[in-house]
Amino acid sequence: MTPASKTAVVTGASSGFGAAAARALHREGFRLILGARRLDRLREVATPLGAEARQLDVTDPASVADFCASIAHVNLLVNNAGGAFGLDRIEDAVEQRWEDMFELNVMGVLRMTRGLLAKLIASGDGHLINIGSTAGRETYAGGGGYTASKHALRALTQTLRAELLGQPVRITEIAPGLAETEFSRVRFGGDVERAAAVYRGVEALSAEDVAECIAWAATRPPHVNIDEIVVRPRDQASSTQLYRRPVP
Ligand code: NDP
Ligand code: 8X3
Repeated sequence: MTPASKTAVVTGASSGFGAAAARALHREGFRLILGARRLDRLREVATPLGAEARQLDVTDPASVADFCASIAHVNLLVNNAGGAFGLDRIEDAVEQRWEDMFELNVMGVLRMTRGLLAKLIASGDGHLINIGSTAGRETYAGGGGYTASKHALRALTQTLRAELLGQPVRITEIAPGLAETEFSRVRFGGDVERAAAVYRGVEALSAEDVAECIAWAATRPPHVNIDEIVVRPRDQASSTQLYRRPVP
């Protein structure tokens, strides 16, 4: 089956990696169904691509159920919706933020996967791409809730790899390092200055860099499963080792 006859669902397609992935998959010929909460932003991405934009809150079981029920056919699910809330040390952890991160990054992915798995299998050539993070492999001070949720996402992905053995469904985790999107603005509750400081002096990944990884994994032949891709900026050796150029 060529991408031209395939349908991809991308969650969190209203900004960042999800929006860039939608554009990259469109270039590869996929038909697209895009989901996110901000329908206005989603439509700005979807309209030029001739894609369908549908409201989706992955933390709301009813929203996920409606979204999944409205999809007749799907080959590729990109579980991209996610994010971090705060940078609190464990001693100061705000329980609600941890719960929100687990709802979004773990339960949201679980719900979407469960909701579309039967249709991915029925397609005869399905693929799940989960957007993890280097934070699913490493930890850093203040990252506890986010790193724990992305470690859980990695465990969920590897479990599915075993459970799907023998089924016509591939599964991939893409684990990016520092990338400049709306991620830090969301993490710091809209504090634009604090978000900008995260990327100051670093040549971070762009959303398009990550989207190319997604599109590449999605366009390998059906018998080729890319298990995981870890992609970081050259300026980042690990979550805690960053090279920053002096900024005037
Ligand atoms: P953005 O904040 O730019 O994008 C996040 C997307 O998720 C938005 O489209 C947002 O749309 C959507 N989203 C958030 N909450 C929900 C929800 N409850 N239901 C549906 N959609 C939701 O960040 P990124 O593009 O950077 O993040 C995308 C993924 O990449 C996340 O999983 C993140 O953890 C991961 N990641 C990011 C890295 C980075 O450095 N930027 C590095 C590694 C991984 P809306 O608000 O309209 O719902
Ligand atoms: C985002 C990367 O290092 O900010 O997943 O946690 S990091």
